Amino acid sequence: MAIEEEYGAHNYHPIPVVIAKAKGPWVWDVEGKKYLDCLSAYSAVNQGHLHPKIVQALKDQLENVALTSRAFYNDRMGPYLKHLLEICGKGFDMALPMNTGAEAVETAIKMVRRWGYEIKGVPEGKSEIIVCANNFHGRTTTIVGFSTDPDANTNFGPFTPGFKIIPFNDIKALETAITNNTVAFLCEPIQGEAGVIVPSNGYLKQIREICTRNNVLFVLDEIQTGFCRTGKMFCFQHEGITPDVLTLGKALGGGLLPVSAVVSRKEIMKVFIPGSHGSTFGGFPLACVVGEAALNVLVEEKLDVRAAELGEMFITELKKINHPRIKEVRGKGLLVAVELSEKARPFTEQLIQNGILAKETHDYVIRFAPPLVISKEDLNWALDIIKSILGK
Ligand code: IF1
Repeated sequence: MAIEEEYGAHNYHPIPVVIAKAKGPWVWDVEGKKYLDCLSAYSAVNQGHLHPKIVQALKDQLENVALTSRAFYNDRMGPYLKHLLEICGKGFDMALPMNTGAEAVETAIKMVRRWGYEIKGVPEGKSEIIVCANNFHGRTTTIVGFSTDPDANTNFGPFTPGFKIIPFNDIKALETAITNNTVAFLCEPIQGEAGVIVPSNGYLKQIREICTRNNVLFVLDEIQTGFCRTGKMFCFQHEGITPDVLTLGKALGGGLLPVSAVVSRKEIMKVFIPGSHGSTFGGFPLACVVGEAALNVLVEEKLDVRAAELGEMFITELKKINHPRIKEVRGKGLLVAVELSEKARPFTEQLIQNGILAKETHDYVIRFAPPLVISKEDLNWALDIIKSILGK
């Protein structure tokens, strides 16, 4: 920890646990102490740490080719993207592979702006994108420019223009904010970093209707909620709607590599012509085989059903904790948060002492997002500890 403190920028203040090994939902520190991972690297480890099938896919590909750049074709990208689109379902027929979530969001921003100018007919340079207060979409300068969290954007300006901020879960505000120059509305289906803020039932459906009526693209950021985390393959499926653009990441990399993507329709994706966008590693062979294996594990192990069933039990049990400090238990599937009326840090420290790795967000909220492969027994073990700590 001291060496890292000396040589590493202090852009995080990590919890003092030094992880050295991991398997499934478990991690071990350098002294061999075992913890249940209830953060899952912010939902990037849905398939569990070092899932054997995903690891094997990566090992096998290392006998073939690792990196080609997209100056040439490689034999893995086409089949992988076809599979990704099958998983995303009807309404999507083209994808653009990137690496991190922020890159996928930046790619989506470029795509909807160019669509606005070249297809919708918005005057050059006048495009507007509507976003929500308390959003989290990544850490690049354009993205933090439309954050409402001063920790994320103080003294990083000047920022990219063309973004309007409205309250989350407020349909009237969306209708009012739309102008002839609005090209897109970008939001998370559940605001993760904001503290697992679940909008009213029907919110996504209403967004869909308003965006369709106004020829505004509905961009849904499922980087954290996607890939079975909320009890469906994608969170939008709880409302039976289809956004125009999806940004995906985290668990798409199976807990091994940064793998992200923008998924949409050909009529929108066609604004990208050769030379208009790219990245050195986007869609590289290792990412494609890991992405393919990551998707297979989600489907083969029915992790959506698992997250739905275990999440239902988890939330029900947490709501039984009868203590005045519990302000609210909220979430969907295994994306769960407990909001306290007092600072959360002392409780996360006790959880860690008892072998549960959890982290608070915004001082009063403890997020619980274990890998979706967690067994019912292990979740009940964790529940007993959580109840004893939060309920006494
Ligand atoms: C950090 C949490 C934060 C995301 C959504 C895009 C991205 C993220 C909905 C960008 C990334 C990570 C980033 C990490 C902490 C974590 C996080 F919500 F998951 F807890 F910060 F809000 N869209 N979320 O959640 O993806 O570029 O990181 O691959 O930056 O501290 P990325």
